[in-house]
Amino acid sequence: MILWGRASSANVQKVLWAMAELGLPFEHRIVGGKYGGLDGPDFARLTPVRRVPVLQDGDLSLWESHAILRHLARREGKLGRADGVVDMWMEFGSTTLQPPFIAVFWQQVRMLPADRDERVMATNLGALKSALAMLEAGLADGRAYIGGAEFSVADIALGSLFYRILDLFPDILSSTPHVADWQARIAARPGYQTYIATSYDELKVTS
Ligand SMILES: N[C@@H](CCC(=O)N[C@@H](CS)C(=O)NCC(=O)O)C(=O)O
Repeated sequence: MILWGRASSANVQKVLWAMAELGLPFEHRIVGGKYGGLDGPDFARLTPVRRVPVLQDGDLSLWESHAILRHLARREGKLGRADGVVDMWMEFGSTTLQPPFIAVFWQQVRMLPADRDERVMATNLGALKSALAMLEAGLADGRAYIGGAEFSVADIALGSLFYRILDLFPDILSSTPHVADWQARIAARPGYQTYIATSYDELKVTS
């Protein structure tokens, strides 16, 4: 398999973590961001959206990080049950948790202070906290992982955001103890340590 995408991308990090969980060998081609490579015809043949990650598995070329996670889980018969619970929480990640996180990350990291918008920041930080309260309610029955007793691609899809969330807002999980416990559990995994708990300095806009 060939994975296309810079390791500083949160969406690429999900796939890197899944590959580590599954112990799959792959070639990693670093494209996107400061590395470029998304505009050429070769990359366009892989994906119409010209974004990373892209996973080539034989003749199959897949984009959208959550579709890639599901593909890997199905392919290997691991990382999640074949029912709707895992899917449901992955959709929640795409629609409810990740958008406000991306917005606050851009405000805090990818924009100069002079360009930031306090109202955008406040609205999205509020939405992020609401999403965390929803996740807290989902984990309140004491389940170890998002889909239940088993670690799954839903833990990867959502969990991959938390290193950056906590780096920016260290106290944000103080009123969501189940989320805090779950985050500590997944953060102990080698794939998280290697691919998620990493510097995002290359994304910081400083001038
Ligand atoms: N919904 C897509 C989002 C893909 C996306 O927006 N990727 C970003 C990086 S996180 C990208 O390719 N940005 C352009 C670049 O890196 O140059 C997914 O989950 O894969």
